[in-house]
Amino acid sequence: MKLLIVIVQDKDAEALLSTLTQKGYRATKMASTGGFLREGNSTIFLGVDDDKVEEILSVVRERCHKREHFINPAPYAPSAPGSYIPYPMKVEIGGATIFVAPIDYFERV
Ligand code: 2BA
Repeated sequence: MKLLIVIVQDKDAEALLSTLTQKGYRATKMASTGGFLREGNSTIFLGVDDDKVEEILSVVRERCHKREHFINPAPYAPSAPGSYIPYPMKVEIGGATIFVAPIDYFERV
Protein backbone atom coordinates (compact mmCIF):
# COMPACT_ATOMS: atom_id res chain seq x y z
CA MET A 1 0.00 0.00 0.00
CA LYS A 2 1.13 3.56 -0.70
CA LEU A 3 0.35 7.02 0.63
CA LEU A 4 0.07 9.62 -2.10
CA ILE A 5 0.52 13.24 -1.07
CA VAL A 6 -0.52 15.52 -3.91
CA ILE A 7 -0.09 19.30 -3.68
CA VAL A 8 -2.22 21.13 -6.23
CA GLN A 9 -3.48 24.60 -6.96
CA ASP A 10 -6.86 25.39 -5.40
CA LYS A 11 -8.30 25.91 -8.89
CA ASP A 12 -7.67 22.25 -9.75
CA ALA A 13 -8.55 20.68 -6.40
CA GLU A 14 -12.31 20.29 -6.89
CA ALA A 15 -12.11 18.68 -10.33
CA LEU A 16 -9.37 16.35 -9.12
CA LEU A 17 -11.29 15.31 -6.00
CA SER A 18 -14.51 14.77 -7.97
CA THR A 19 -12.79 12.51 -10.47
CA LEU A 20 -10.99 10.53 -7.79
CA THR A 21 -14.11 9.99 -5.68
CA GLN A 22 -16.17 9.07 -8.76
CA LYS A 23 -13.59 6.39 -9.46
CA GLY A 24 -14.09 5.07 -5.93
CA TYR A 25 -10.91 6.35 -4.27
CA ARG A 26 -10.96 7.64 -0.71
CA ALA A 27 -9.21 10.98 -0.32
CA THR A 28 -8.65 13.75 2.20
CA LYS A 29 -8.15 17.36 1.17
CA MET A 30 -6.36 19.77 3.47
CA ALA A 31 -5.88 23.47 3.01
CA SER A 32 -2.17 24.26 2.76
CA THR A 33 0.15 27.16 2.03
CA GLY A 34 3.12 27.20 -0.33
CA GLY A 35 6.35 28.14 1.41
CA PHE A 36 7.62 30.23 -1.49
CA LEU A 37 4.56 32.21 -2.61
CA ARG A 38 2.81 32.04 0.80
CA GLU A 39 -0.44 31.51 -1.05
CA GLY A 40 -3.11 28.91 -0.49
CA ASN A 41 -2.95 25.55 -2.21
CA SER A 42 -4.53 22.17 -1.50
CA THR A 43 -2.91 18.97 -0.33
CA ILE A 44 -4.72 15.73 -1.08
CA PHE A 45 -3.89 12.50 0.75
CA LEU A 46 -4.82 9.09 -0.64
CA GLY A 47 -4.08 5.66 0.78
CA VAL A 48 -4.20 3.17 -2.09
CA ASP A 49 -3.10 -0.29 -3.16
CA ASP A 50 0.18 -0.35 -5.08
CA ASP A 51 -1.51 -1.30 -8.36
CA LYS A 52 -3.70 1.84 -8.26
CA VAL A 53 -0.87 4.37 -8.06
CA GLU A 54 -0.39 4.71 -11.83
CA GLU A 55 -4.08 5.33 -12.47
CA ILE A 56 -4.16 8.08 -9.85
CA LEU A 57 -1.03 9.70 -11.28
CA SER A 58 -2.73 9.74 -14.70
CA VAL A 59 -5.81 11.45 -13.24
CA VAL A 60 -3.61 14.06 -11.53
CA ARG A 61 -1.71 14.75 -14.77
CA GLU A 62 -5.02 15.13 -16.62
CA ARG A 63 -6.77 17.37 -14.07
CA CYS A 64 -3.96 19.64 -12.85
CA HIS A 65 -2.60 22.42 -15.01
CA LYS A 66 0.53 24.53 -15.06
CA ARG A 67 -0.09 28.25 -14.63
CA GLU A 68 2.14 31.27 -14.74
CA HIS A 69 2.18 33.60 -11.78
CA PHE A 70 3.92 36.96 -11.47
CA ILE A 71 5.33 38.19 -8.19
CA ASN A 72 6.99 41.46 -7.28
CA PRO A 73 10.17 40.69 -5.38
CA ALA A 74 10.57 43.02 -2.40
CA PRO A 75 13.89 44.83 -1.85
CA TYR A 76 15.96 43.44 1.04
CA ALA A 77 16.60 46.90 2.52
CA PRO A 78 15.03 50.34 2.12
CA SER A 79 16.81 52.27 -0.60
CA ALA A 80 16.77 55.79 -1.95
CA PRO A 81 13.63 56.75 -3.90
CA GLY A 82 13.96 55.73 -7.52
CA SER A 83 16.96 53.48 -6.98
CA TYR A 84 14.98 50.23 -6.87
CA ILE A 85 12.68 49.13 -9.66
CA PRO A 86 10.85 45.90 -8.74
CA TYR A 87 10.58 43.93 -11.98
CA PRO A 88 7.84 41.27 -11.76
CA MET A 89 9.25 37.77 -11.63
CA LYS A 90 7.53 34.96 -13.51
CA VAL A 91 6.91 31.71 -11.62
CA GLU A 92 5.43 28.58 -13.16
CA ILE A 93 3.26 26.69 -10.68
CA GLY A 94 2.18 23.07 -10.89
CA GLY A 95 0.38 21.16 -12.34
CA ALA A 96 1.06 19.16 -9.15
CA THR A 97 3.78 18.10 -6.74
CA ILE A 98 3.45 14.40 -5.93
CA PHE A 99 5.03 12.29 -3.21
CA VAL A 100 4.54 8.51 -3.03
CA ALA A 101 5.48 6.85 0.26
CA PRO A 102 5.19 3.25 1.47
CA ILE A 103 2.70 2.54 4.26
CA ASP A 104 3.79 0.11 6.97
CA TYR A 105 0.38 -0.25 8.55
CA PHE A 106 -3.19 0.75 7.73
CA GLU A 107 -6.42 0.23 9.62
CA ARG A 108 -9.93 1.67 9.45
CA VAL A 109 -11.65 1.13 12.76
P1 2BA B 1 5.25 27.34 -3.30
O1 2BA B 1 6.32 26.96 -2.36
O2 2BA B 1 4.44 28.56 -2.98
O3 2BA B 1 5.92 27.50 -4.74
C1 2BA B 1 5.18 27.96 -5.85
C2 2BA B 1 6.05 27.95 -7.10
O4 2BA B 1 7.13 28.86 -6.92
C3 2BA B 1 6.71 26.60 -7.37
O5 2BA B 1 5.82 25.79 -8.13
C4 2BA B 1 7.95 26.99 -8.14
O6 2BA B 1 7.67 27.21 -9.52
C5 2BA B 1 8.31 28.32 -7.54
N1 2BA B 1 9.34 28.19 -6.50
C6 2BA B 1 9.25 27.55 -5.32
N2 2BA B 1 10.38 27.68 -4.59
C7 2BA B 1 11.21 28.43 -5.36
C8 2BA B 1 12.54 28.94 -5.17
N3 2BA B 1 13.24 28.68 -4.05
N4 2BA B 1 13.08 29.70 -6.17
C9 2BA B 1 12.38 29.97 -7.29
N5 2BA B 1 11.12 29.54 -7.53
C10 2BA B 1 10.54 28.77 -6.57
P2 2BA B 1 5.81 24.22 -7.88
O7 2BA B 1 7.20 23.70 -7.91
O8 2BA B 1 4.83 23.65 -8.84
O9 2BA B 1 5.28 24.00 -6.39
C11 2BA B 1 3.94 24.25 -6.03
C12 2BA B 1 3.75 24.04 -4.54
O10 2BA B 1 4.03 22.67 -4.22
C13 2BA B 1 4.71 24.84 -3.67
O11 2BA B 1 4.21 26.15 -3.46
C14 2BA B 1 4.74 24.02 -2.39
O12 2BA B 1 3.57 24.25 -1.62
C15 2BA B 1 4.67 22.59 -2.94
N6 2BA B 1 6.00 21.99 -3.11
C16 2BA B 1 6.74 21.99 -4.23
N7 2BA B 1 7.87 21.29 -4.06
C17 2BA B 1 7.84 20.85 -2.79
C18 2BA B 1 8.74 20.05 -2.00
N8 2BA B 1 9.92 19.58 -2.49
N9 2BA B 1 8.40 19.78 -0.72
C19 2BA B 1 7.23 20.24 -0.21
N10 2BA B 1 6.33 20.99 -0.90
C20 2BA B 1 6.64 21.29 -2.17
